[in-house]
Amino acid sequence: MVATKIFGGNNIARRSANYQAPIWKFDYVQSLKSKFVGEAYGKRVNKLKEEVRAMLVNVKDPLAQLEQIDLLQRLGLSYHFEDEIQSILKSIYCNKSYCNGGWNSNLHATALAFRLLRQHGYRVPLDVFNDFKDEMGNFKACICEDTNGMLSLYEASHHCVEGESILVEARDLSTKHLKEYMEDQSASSELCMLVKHALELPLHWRMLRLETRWFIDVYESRKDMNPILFELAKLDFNVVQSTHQDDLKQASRWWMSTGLGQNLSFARDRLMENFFWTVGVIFEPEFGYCRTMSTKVNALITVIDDIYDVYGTLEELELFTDAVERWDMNALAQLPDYMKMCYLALHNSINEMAYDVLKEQGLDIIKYLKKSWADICKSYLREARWYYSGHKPTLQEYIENAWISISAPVILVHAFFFVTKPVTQEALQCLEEYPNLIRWSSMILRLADDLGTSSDEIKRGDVPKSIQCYMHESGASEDEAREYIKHMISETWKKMNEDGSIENSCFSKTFVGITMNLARMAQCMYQHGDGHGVQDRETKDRVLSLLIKPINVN
Ligand code: LA6
Ligand code: MN
Ligand code: MN
Ligand code: MN
Repeated sequence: MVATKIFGGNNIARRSANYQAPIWKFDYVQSLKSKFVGEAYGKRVNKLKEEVRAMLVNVKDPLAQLEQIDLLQRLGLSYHFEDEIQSILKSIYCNKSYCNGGWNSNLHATALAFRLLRQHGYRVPLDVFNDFKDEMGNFKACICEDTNGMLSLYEASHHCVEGESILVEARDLSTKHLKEYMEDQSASSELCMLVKHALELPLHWRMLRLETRWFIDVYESRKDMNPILFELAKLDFNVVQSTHQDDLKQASRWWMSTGLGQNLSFARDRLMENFFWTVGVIFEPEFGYCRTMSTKVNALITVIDDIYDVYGTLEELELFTDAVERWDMNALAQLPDYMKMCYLALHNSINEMAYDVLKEQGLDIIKYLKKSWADICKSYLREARWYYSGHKPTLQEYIENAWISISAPVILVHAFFFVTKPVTQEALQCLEEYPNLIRWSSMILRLADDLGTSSDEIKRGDVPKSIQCYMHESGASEDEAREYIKHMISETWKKMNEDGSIENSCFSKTFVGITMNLARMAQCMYQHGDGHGVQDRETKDRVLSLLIKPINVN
């Protein structure tokens, strides 16, 4: 085996991250088998879908319509009813029933309308909230008595763009109120549970499928639970899960075939986690190709990142970077054996993806793909040079490099080609410059990753990450620096909200969704620490409930 050659034969002192062996073994993954595949379940799902569709068109009251849409979204079912939802929202927007006191100062209704309309690209003006303000322009104290309204206001406030100070006020006020409310409660009512969940992370920042899985359980115990919706939500979840298992099995066979997991034992072997990211990025069943291919991209990134951060010597890293920039098989000869495997796996896998697009669309995309890899490797190399020279970058200098070294541009450029058919020249031009949407998504991934991983990274030896850069330049404590980085994440979401609204974008709704979902997935993965590298805590439970265990349907 190559491993003996790699680890024997030289006495170079290398760092180690002591990553655990994977807990999800190949044979186990290949043995996954869902019973929710056959025609019987498909038929039942279709029948229930028709019933729900009929229900949806029968609701006439605007507030009831909005609540229905919210429910479908939270149960993970809205992707089946996009046309119906669009037409309802359009009529609500055009009738303006959500503003000018149309809802008798119902805070919940106004905030819900605001959130859903903004989420679907409507430029709802801020004056819908005028009813809830006094002559001085401050929110009236009495609205705090309505906790449900406050919760809706809190969720709505996360759809703000830069400069909307009213929404920042709304967020601060509702957060403060909801925290106080939690302190008073024994935390057993449904409202308490919803508030606690919302305070952990707002809906707009949450990974969709995990939210669905969580909410299906909440919905079960509601007094007004609709059994048709409930059954559809459970069945659909299980059917979608079974398609995810197929994608996972395919990706896992590829991973096995590369041999990287067995041979590069210094690197994270995290196929399951790499796949889990892709479910966060795009869950709808028809995007299996995107999930399988993106898993390959993630696995390659994870290994190459460890080569740069942990195992490689500076000299080797210079060679690897040069080889990737050249994208030329002649460069293979210059690399040490362990890098040869990785380089060839990278080459073969990425060229094959480009081949798929060439075959299907007659379009040569290799220059876009290889540029994204050259860019990430150059950014990795810069960090390695900083590390070896002891350079302490300013936060800004760090960020200018780190939004690339976090790998989101690579992930998103590839994902763009996996979901875009046909690729237009206009979109290609947008893509080439790393448009803002890609930048914001990358920033959030980077900052969330730093919050979750930098403590361990610094211990084993790494460049200062955003938290340390900020501490260094401002003299802040670690806690203060963490708060500052969280604030940067919030600010970046505002920019993302602006650039993600469809009218501003030359990209499809699907791709815009992917960029936002990557940011959401980052906040999920690093919510409790390093969920990507450390597999046996929250990530394991999440993988089990999302990808392995079906919901009980009797
Ligand atoms: C995070 O590791 C890592 F490997 C990534 C590449 C993050 C995104 C992951 C996907 C989807 P680490 P670094 C593959 O915290 O070195 O080591 O940039 O990244 O901080
Ligand atoms: Mn790393
Ligand atoms: Mn790195
Ligand atoms: Mn990190």
